[in-house]
This record gives sequence, C-alpha cells and structure tokens, in this order.
Amino acid sequence: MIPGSSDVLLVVDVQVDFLPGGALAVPDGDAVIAPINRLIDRFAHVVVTQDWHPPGHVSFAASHPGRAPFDSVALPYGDQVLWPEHCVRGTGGAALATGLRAERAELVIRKGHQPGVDSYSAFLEADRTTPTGLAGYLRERGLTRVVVCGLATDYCVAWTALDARAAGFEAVVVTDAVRGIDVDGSVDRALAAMAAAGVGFIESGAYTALP
Ligand code: VGL
Ligand code: ZN
Repeated sequence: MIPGSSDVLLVVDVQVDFLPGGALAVPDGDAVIAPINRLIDRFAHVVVTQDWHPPGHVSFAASHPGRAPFDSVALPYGDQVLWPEHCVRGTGGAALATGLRAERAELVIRKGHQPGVDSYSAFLEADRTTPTGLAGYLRERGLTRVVVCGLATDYCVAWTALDARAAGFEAVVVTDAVRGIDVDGSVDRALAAMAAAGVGFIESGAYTALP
C-alpha cells in the first residue's frame, strides 16, 4: 500500500474543448484551473480523466443526420444528449488544459473511446455496465475517498460522483473547482441528485487532507 492519505483528487475533463473558445465550452470553465492547481499540492494521489472520442462518435450531433447539438436521441443503452464534435482523440481540443498541473497525476483515465457508447462517468460507461477500471484501481491502492473537481458539474462531474457513491466510495465535490454546462436546469438537478446520494460539498480552501 502506498503511504499517505486514503484520499484521491479526481480531476475531471479539464480539457481545451471545454474551456472558453473550445468546441463545447463550459461557461467560465477556465476558472477551475487555479483552485485545482492549489488542491493538487495537497493530495498524495491525483487521477485525471480525459474525454477521448473517436471521430464520428455516437454522442456527436453530426453523426445523426437531421439532429442538432443538445437534442436527445434514443440509443440502445438509453437517451443520449447530442453534442457538438468535441474531444476527438489525439486532437488539440482533447488535450488537457495548458497550465493544469497534470504532471502530478498518477493515472489518466480516458473515457468515451468506444465509437457507439458515451461515458460521462469516470467509473462506468453510459451502457451502465462497462467499467473503466477506476473502481478497481482505487480499491487496490486503498483509496476510499474521492474528491471530485473539473468539468462539467452537470455531466461528467455529477455522473462520476454518483458512480463513486454507488461503488462504495466516499465522494466530495469541490464547489469552487467545478463549472456546469447547464442545459434546462441540469446543474440544479445534478446538485440535488448528488446531495441525495450522500455526496459531500466543500470549498477548496476548506479541504484538509486526512492524516
Ligand atoms: C462532457 C458532455 C459531453 C463533460 C463530456 O465532460 O461533462 N459533457 N462530453
Ligand atoms: Zn464527450
């Protein structure tokens, strides 16, 4: 077992395409970088996720003739929101944000890499059955509390925090280190769902590592 706390900082999708000017820009998304960089120093364990789609991914509106970004379509695994093309694997838009101190990450989880399945969650793909391997990794490392920050509050952050709880981890969202897309009240719904699932909320300045 690695010495140090049993907390892990999980930095979700802080990527060029989710920042202002990006293909799927999250309003004020770049505001998360400074608090995340300050947090990174206070964790012995940092894991980063990257949205990482093949060209023509099923979550892209352009893959569904006649559909527009932010429409919903029924897929075999359930309803899927359609997005502008974003985070195509290997492109500059999929790169981690410049200035994010991601060199401290011990693991990078890439998700949404199957052409026909999306993955908002860092734990389970949108078919809700295919694991990414993150839960097993954290368990093997003895990491029990997941502190979640990044983009976007109402999609990848929320699904990740909810799945962390479902997998038996403690989960805490850092309120000043997340920003949302907010489609039709999705941020408020996500915050309520997380609270109901036992996800905690803290400000980055209040985080104290476990001894
Ligand atoms: C995300 C929409 C599509 C996210 C990723 O990182 O929250 N949202 N792909
Ligand atoms: Zn995506």
